[in-house]
Amino acid sequence: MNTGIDDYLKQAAADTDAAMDRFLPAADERPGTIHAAMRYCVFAGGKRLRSLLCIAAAEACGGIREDALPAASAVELMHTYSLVHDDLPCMDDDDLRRGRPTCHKVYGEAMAVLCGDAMLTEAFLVLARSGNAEMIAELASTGGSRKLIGGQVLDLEGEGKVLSLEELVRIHEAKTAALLTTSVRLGAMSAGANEAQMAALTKFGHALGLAFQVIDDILDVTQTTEKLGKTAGKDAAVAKATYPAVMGLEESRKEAARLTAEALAAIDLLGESGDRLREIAGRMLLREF
Ligand code: GRG
Repeated sequence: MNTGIDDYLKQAAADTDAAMDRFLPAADERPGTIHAAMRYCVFAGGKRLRSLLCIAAAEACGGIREDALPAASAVELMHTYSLVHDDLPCMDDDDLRRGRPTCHKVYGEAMAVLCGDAMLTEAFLVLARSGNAEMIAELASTGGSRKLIGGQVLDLEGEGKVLSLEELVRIHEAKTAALLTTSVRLGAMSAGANEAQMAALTKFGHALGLAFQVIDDILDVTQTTEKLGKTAGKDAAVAKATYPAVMGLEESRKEAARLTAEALAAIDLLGESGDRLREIAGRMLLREF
């Protein structure tokens, strides 16, 4: 495809949204409350970074978008579930997400728990229907207690403590970096990628995932709530361990650039076919979506 990057990203996000619209139960399917809640959370204007990475990785490995859409939808559903549960009063206790009141603020806590559970289950249903056991195992290993859930546990147990850089990195390797890595790996799997491509994309996802988190931590300090669509300054307000808190703002900026360069170097072997992934990484560093 030879379109400019803006059109490419817009189209890939629209294709993912259309696929999720097909996969998810209709808002009026009974029981309507849960299906309306799921759609409220999924179609709330997220950047769709994980699905874009999934699609761009598939295309970089010679695959076609249609084959990557179940995986692109599955990673967005798992991501959205993690946000809904992370926002709950018993976790991070947030009122605002994607510029709107959080799921539990609109539908109540019990419904938000169920909504997250339903989106997570739906993610596996979508992948199961596309018929690849290896991809289902990939998503399950990322969603489980060794990665996302385990990272959340470390995060909760680290609350109120001063964490070392190593401890901070361990949390984000398990959370943000794990889901971004799985996004590119699932895209690659949908394209039947070879071992060298898979190894390169795994390194890319890991470094890019950490870079994304460093940038997210920086933006929490430097941006407004309006711009972020979630409460700005929250990390400092609750004395959360973040990259700026651990290494300072300027060093965090350098670290984000260093990790992005590491990600780019990892996919050298993809040649020109990796250009979309490079453009996404470049935009992420500047947060232009
Ligand atoms: C199961 C509760 C639970 C947690 C699992 C992944 C995770 C662990 C929690 C997610 C919560 C969280 C805030 C993670 C940090 C990663 C991050 C900055 C997410 C926001 O991602 P964006 O900016 O969101 O891509 P949009 O709204 O654009 O999709």
